[in-house]
Amino acid sequence: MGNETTHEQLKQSIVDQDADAVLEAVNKALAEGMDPREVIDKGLLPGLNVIGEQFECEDIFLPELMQAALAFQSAMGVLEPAIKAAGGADEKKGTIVIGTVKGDLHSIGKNILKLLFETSGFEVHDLGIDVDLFKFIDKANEVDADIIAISALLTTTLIGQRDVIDALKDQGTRDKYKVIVGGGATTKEWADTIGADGWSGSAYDAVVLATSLVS
Ligand code: B12
Repeated sequence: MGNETTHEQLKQSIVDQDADAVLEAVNKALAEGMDPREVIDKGLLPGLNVIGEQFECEDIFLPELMQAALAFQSAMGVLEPAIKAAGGADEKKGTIVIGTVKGDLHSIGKNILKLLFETSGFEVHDLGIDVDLFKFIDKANEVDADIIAISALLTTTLIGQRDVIDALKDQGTRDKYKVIVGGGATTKEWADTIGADGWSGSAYDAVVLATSLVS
C-alpha cells in the first residue's frame, strides 16, 4: 500500500513535468528504502508512458514532452549513483556496443539499459544517439565486442537496425557479433524479420538476454 502511494507520486510528478517534484518524490522513495530500479520501473516510466499518450492525443506538445524528459533525466542523476552503489557483478560477462539509431534522438531507454548492463558485469561502449550504422560496426571491431545493442523509438528510424545487420552481412562479419534490438517502436516480430539475435521490451529482460547470448 505504502509503495503504491509512492509509485503514484513518482508517476504524477513526471506527468506534471515538474522536475522539483520528481526529485522530491525520488529522494523520498529512496529514503523509504525503495530499490532505485523500482523507482524507475514502477514510478517514473509509467509517468513517461502517460506523457507519450498525452502527446499522441495532442493534449500536450513538444515543449511539455521535453520538459517531462528533462525531469526524468534529473532524477537519473540521483538514481544512477544509487543503482551503482547497490553493487554490481565482480566477473566481466562480455563487451557491448550500444547506441540509438541514426535520426533518432531518444536516449532514456538506452541509458537505463547501459546502466543495468554495466551493473550486471558488462563492459559497455555507449555511442550515444543518432548513430551512423558504420559507427556501430567500427566500434564493435575496435573493442572486439560480443554484442551490438541498437535502440530505436520511432517507426521512421527502425530501419536503421536492419541497416546495421545488413551491413555486417555485406562485410562478411555477421557471425562475429550478436545483434540485439529494442526500443519503443520495435517488436519481437520485427527483430525476427531483420534477423536479429534477440529482442526485449524491458531493460531487465535485456540483461537476461545478453547474459544468455554470451554464455
Ligand atoms: C521522452 C520522449 C521524447 C524526448 C526524448 C528525450 C530523450 N533524451 O530521450 C524528446 C522530447 C526529445 C522526444 C522527441 C521526439 N519524439 Co518522443 N517520446 C518520448 C516518450 C514520451 C518517452 C520515451 C522514453 O524514453 N520511454 C522510456 C524508455 C525507458 O522506454 P524505451 O526507450 O522504450 O526503452 C525500454 C525498452 O524499450 C528497452 N529498450 C530500449 N532500447 C533497447 C535496445 C535494446 C537492444 C534492447 C534489447 C532493449 C531496449 O529497454 C528500455 C527500458 O525498459 C515516448 C512515448 C513512449 N511511451 O515511449 C515518445 C515517442 C517515442 N516520441 C514520439 C515522437 C513522434 C517524437 C518526435 C518525432 C516529436 C516531434 N514532433 O518532434 C521527436 C523525435 C526526435 C528524434 N528525431 O528522435 C512518438 C513516436 C511515434 C512513433 N511510433 O514513431 C512517441 C511514441 C510518442 C507518441 N506516442 O506519439 N521524445
